[in-house]
Amino acid sequence: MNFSLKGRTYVVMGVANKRSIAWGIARSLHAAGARLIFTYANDRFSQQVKDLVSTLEGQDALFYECDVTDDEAVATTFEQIKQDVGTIHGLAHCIAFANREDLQGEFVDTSRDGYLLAHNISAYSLVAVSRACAPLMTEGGGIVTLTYLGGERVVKNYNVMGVAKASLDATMKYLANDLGKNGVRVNAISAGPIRTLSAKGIGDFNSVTKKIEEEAPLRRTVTQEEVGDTAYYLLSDLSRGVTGEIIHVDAGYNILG
Ligand code: NDP
Ligand code: N5H
Repeated sequence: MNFSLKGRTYVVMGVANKRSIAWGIARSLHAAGARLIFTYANDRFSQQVKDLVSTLEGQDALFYECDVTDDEAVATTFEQIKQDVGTIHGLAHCIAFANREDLQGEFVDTSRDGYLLAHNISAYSLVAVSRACAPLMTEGGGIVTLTYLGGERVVKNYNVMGVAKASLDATMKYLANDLGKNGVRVNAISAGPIRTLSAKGIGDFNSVTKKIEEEAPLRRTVTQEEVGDTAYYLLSDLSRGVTGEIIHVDAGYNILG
C-alpha cells in the first residue's frame, strides 16, 4: 500500500501563525505530498498565513475566508472549493474560542452567552463544516479535529472550554457514525499543551507544562510536528480502519490517575 498523499487535497482550518497546531498538520500533509487548502476566520491573520504557506516548497495552495459561526460563509466556502478543485480527501478542524473571562475563576460563573459562544465556535462548527465538506469527499476521506483532556476531566481554568470539548468529542463520534457509510472517517487528536496564540496569556500555562515535564511518561511536552504526524496518519490510508477515535498525543499524560 502507498501512503503518499500525492494527488490528494486537504483543507486545513485554523492556521493563525507558525505556532498553530494547524500549521504542524499542514507541514506533515505537505511533506507527504498533499495539495493544501487553507481557511482563516477573517483578514486579521490572512497575510501571515499566506506568507507562511509560501515557505512550503512547490505547494500550490488555495485560501478562503471562513468564519465558522456564519452558516452562509461555511456553505459558500465549500461550494467555492468544489468549483475550484472538485474532490477533496480530508479536512483538519483546528478551531476553538471562548471568552477570556470564561477561562479563569469558577466554571459555575459562566454566562449563557459565553457558554453558547464557546460551544458554537468550538463544537457546533464541526457539524457545520462536516456537513459542507463530506459531499466533496467523493473518493472517501478523513476529518480530524483537535480536543483536549479538559473535556474528559476537570482541568483548572479550562472551564467552559472543557465542556465544549466534551461536546466536540461526542459530536465527532456521532458524525463518524453518520458519515462512515460514505467512506468518510471522523477522528480527534487530544493534544497535550502546546504554546500557541490561543494558549497565550491564559491561566497558568507554565505550571501546566512544568507538571507534564515532571510527570508525563515521556517527561516532556509534545510538539506541533508530533500532532501533525498523527493527523497525517488519521488522514491517510494508514488509519483506514479507524473512525470515531480519540488519539492522545500528550506524551502519555492522560494515563496517569
Ligand atoms: P491557534 O490560536 O493557533 O488557533 C486557533 C484558531 O481558531 C485560529 O486560527 C482562529 O482563527 C480559529 N478560530 C477562532 N474562531 C474562529 C471562527 N469563528 N471561525 C474560524 N476560525 C476561528 O491555537 P491552537 O493551534 O492551539 O488551537 C487549535 C486547536 O487545538 C483548538 O481546537 C484548540 O482547542 C486545540 N488544542 C490546543 C492545545 C494547545 O495546548 N495549544 C491542546 C489541545 C487542543 P483566526 O486566527 O483566523 O482568528
Ligand atoms: C488549562 C489550560 C489553560 C487555560 C485555558 C486555555 C484555553 C484555551 C482555549 C481557547 C481556544 C483560547 C481562547 O479562546 C483565547 C481567546 O479568548 C483569546 N485569544 C484570541 O482571540 C487569539 C488572538 C485567537 C487566535 O485565538 C482563538 N482561539 O481564536 C489549557 C492548556 C493547558 C491547553 C490549551 C491551550 C488547550 C486549548 O484547547 O487550546
